[in-house]
Amino acid sequence: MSRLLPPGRPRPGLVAVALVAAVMTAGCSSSKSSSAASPPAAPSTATGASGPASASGTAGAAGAATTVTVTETEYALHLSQSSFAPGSYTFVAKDDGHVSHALAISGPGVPTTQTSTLDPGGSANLTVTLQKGSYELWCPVDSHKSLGMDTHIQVS
Ligand SMILES: [Cu+2]
Repeated sequence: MSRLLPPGRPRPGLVAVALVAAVMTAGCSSSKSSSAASPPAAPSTATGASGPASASGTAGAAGAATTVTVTETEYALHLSQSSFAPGSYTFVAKDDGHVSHALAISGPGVPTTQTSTLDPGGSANLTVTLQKGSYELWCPVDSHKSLGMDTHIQVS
């Protein structure tokens, strides 16, 4: 309670509220006279309004990662889906075998990324953004890859 705002400085909160009010007012009035009155005001208000909107849109997309379960056994990988479109994916590696496994992925825009080593029964997530192209998934533990824990997926 000892600190007070300097009297000379405008408070950011009030400025933001005023801007929002102005945008909302502009939106209401311009909806009636659709195109004639809006040209001078539209560019600046549109820019101000699109900032927060696109930010929340990005957050929504990140939260919408598709979950793909990768079941690991000796010595194979089984994916819960086989066709992929570009987007964000969370690969959930599950060690359903009797020895330790892990999951690695590599491909366009994704330098080799891997989970920690899993004990039997363990699981770990790997979230990546897939582009069009071919990606390889494999188990980087010992020689499991050459024993068969290796697969390719096509993103299109
Ligand atoms: Cu393995």
